[in-house]
Amino acid sequence: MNQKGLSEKEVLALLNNARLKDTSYSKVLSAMCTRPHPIAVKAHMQFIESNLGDFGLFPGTKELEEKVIKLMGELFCDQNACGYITTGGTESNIQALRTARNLCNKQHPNIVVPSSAHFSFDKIADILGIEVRKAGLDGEFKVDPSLMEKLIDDNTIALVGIAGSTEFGQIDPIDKLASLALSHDIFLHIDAAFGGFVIPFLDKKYEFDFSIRGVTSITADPHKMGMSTIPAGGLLFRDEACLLPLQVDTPYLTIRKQHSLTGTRSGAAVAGAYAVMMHLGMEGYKKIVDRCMGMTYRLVEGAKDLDIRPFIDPVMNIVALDVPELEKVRKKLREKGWFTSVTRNPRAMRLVIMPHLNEGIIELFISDLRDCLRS
Ligand code: 0PR
Repeated sequence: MNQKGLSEKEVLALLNNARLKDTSYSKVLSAMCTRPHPIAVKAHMQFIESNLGDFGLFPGTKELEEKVIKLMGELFCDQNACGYITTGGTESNIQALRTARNLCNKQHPNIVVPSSAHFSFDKIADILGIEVRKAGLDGEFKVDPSLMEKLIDDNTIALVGIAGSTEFGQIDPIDKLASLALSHDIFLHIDAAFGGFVIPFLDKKYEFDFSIRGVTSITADPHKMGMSTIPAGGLLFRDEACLLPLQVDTPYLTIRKQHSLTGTRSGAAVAGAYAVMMHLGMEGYKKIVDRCMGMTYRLVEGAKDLDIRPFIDPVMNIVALDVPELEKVRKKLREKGWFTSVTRNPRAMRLVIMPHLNEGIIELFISDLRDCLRS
């Protein structure tokens, strides 16, 4: 560190240099985060000092957190759901499975997840000492419930279903997984980190949430399609008793107990999530999802004109395209400024159509894709 501090102007210039190296979202088709809604940014700045790790000092922010959980509970068909705002999908998934592990008290616990599960479940295996068993998928990249059932044994403490898979944007047959969970008397956690703020606003209706008996917990992230600031994930439980295994005593804080994984945690992101949910309402989110789906369909149509097929018809605003000479084409697209991603199995070009994109950019992408395929 410098002996003498720099002036504000000098520091801002340093920051600006760093910022210029960052990517603006305009040609990013690989991210599940987006530019936060301006009202979330305003709210975030207003609550920048707030620490929910010691919420006795910030009762106003704590109220906002309770309201966000209530809004999300209503969105997921249980207005009495409880939970808290996490740092993101990873923390929510860890905490949900930590609850399951602590309630079940097995010596060698295992969970059964779809093989499409996000890599946060590999972290769970390591951190929580749980064996993670991966069940195969059907032809549409949904988990096959019969394969899941084969992996269940006396040490299985939970099943996981995905509502909006990271790679294909697919929704697992949650009702069938719920029947399995109920018949084996085990937890069913739903990872809707991405899909939570998409599925309720799609024209086609899918049941994936607390409307299904047997679903015990849900991950859904305001900092993805919820349009809020980072870090804002959501963890919801149907039953308040599920929070107890996460509880620790905090004798020297203004509060006596805490359920979060992190100690100090952002009240600003909670204010951001509250502001954007109140501002957009159901209609506002529906408009955003409609727009993203419109762009997704147009992209798929443009790709089909180039003889490129998606592996599944888009369920949400994620597509996996069967592009020949994938790595070569991706490299060429990268030279034109595009960020694309890949799926693991089968290998495909994975594109996430987020709100920071627009119709003109989609047309430009289709035309650049055409050029890259030809050259
Ligand atoms: N569950 C699912 C289904 C997810 O897709 C993700 C993240 C998580 C859990 C974990 O969420 P957090 O990253 O909030 O802990 N999926 C993306 C991924 O890691 C997130 C992402 C976001 C990727 C922005 C790229 C990016 O630019 O693949």
